[in-house]
Amino acid sequence: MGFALLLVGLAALIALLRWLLGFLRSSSSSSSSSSGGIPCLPRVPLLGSLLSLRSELPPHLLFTRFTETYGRLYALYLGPHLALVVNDYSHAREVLLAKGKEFAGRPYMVTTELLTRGGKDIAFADYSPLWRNQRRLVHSAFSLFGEGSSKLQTIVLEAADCLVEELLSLRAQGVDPAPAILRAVTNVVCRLVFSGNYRPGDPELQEVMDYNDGIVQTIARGDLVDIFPWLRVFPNKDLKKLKACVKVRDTLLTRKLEEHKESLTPGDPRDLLDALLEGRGSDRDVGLSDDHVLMTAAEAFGAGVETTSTTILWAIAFLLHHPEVQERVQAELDECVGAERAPLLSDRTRMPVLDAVMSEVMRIRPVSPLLIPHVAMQDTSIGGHPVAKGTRVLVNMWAIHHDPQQWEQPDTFRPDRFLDDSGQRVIPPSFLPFGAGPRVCVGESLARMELFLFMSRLLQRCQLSAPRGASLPDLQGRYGVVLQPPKYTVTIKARN
Ligand code: PLO
Repeated sequence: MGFALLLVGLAALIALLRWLLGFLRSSSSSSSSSSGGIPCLPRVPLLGSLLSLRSELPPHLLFTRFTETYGRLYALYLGPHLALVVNDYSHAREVLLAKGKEFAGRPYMVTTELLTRGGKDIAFADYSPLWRNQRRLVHSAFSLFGEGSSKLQTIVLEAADCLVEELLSLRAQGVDPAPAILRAVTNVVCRLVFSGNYRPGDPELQEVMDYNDGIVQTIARGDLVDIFPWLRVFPNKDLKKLKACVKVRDTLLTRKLEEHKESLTPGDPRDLLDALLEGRGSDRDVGLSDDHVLMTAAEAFGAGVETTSTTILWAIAFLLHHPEVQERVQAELDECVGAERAPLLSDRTRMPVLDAVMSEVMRIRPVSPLLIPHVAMQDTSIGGHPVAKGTRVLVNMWAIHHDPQQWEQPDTFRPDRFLDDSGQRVIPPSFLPFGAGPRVCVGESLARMELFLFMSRLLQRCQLSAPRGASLPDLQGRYGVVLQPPKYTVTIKARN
């Protein structure tokens, strides 16, 4: 035991020394030349700029504050890694769109490597030709369920009705809506990914929700182990928890995968797993292994659950603060849909107010305020400054969505900014809640449809208000791999 510890310590020391040597070599050139003339936060050996990043503020707010000192494009060192922080739309457009392919790489992180079996997924995997094809396959699989098919609509409306019944049956003055919403959204995704359909209280559903929660708490949170991979050799509670959750996830999904392989009917994909399996046997075969299929399904799952449920919770929180906005949406619903039938995707074009409300929610509280880090895959440039291959780029979508030069009173919830004078929708260019370019969210259109159906059904049937005597929801987000609202309570009554 003692000997093993000694070895580990020695290995760490060697890694440290090697790195220190590399650092001294690289910092003998001036710090502004290594960051291409871009202003850089102070740095010290080994830690880089980490000392400046210690703060009460969550990273997206801290990065936004740094713009006052360093301007809207600046550099910092995450340990040994040079990272540029982009805080304005014009540079973001250059990174994501104009030079999207040059910046389509992803950094190595210990936690996401564990999560994705070394990058066999879509969101965290580094760019490669195989990745491009894998992404295309997922895209076409998604369109099987979304646009032009009533499958998603049927599934979501069923889940939304269950959700409404459950919320109304609680009858309490104030209830926390989060568990019921999470269950409803998880159920939708289970059906889309592997045709799972759970009744409330099903132990397998609970298992899925538990492992998801454990992963959210431990993944890609800017922890030190993601900056200094060698720290992995030391005991680490979070990594242990992450591994345990990943194991539960893998057991469950492997079982689903095997079942699907046995019951697959060619030409008639029932869900995402079928579509991925089928994509392998056909002329569209892009060489996906079982691991790729599994990791893709697991990720579609995690992304679909966490982002959608969080956005719905933000929407309700803001509606409690702005009852007049809820009334406007309900007036629009009453006029376009009435009370007799459920809202349908085909109603969406006639409901610009609800659309504007959801856009405003995603502007003011983007679930992914710093997106996922990008990496320059070749020597390139931003704003005329040279950027070396391997440089990380963090796009501060929070800063872009709160930029006073682009948005009037950016901290005010005002859906009307997404409507023109005649009440038709307008989309300002600096609104990018799903990112943009080659790395744009693959689930974007599915997500928008799902959000529309959930929110319209919920607001058609329910009146949401702040419980008497309780304070309104706290609108400060909790930063993590998704920006979540703190827990709050709501009073829910049936609308007649
Ligand atoms: C959520 C927990 C799951 O168990 C695993 C998972 C997969 C994909 C991740 C998602 C988590 C969080 C939100 C992410 C998504 C990929 C794209 C999305 C990061 C960790 C965002 C907001 O960028």
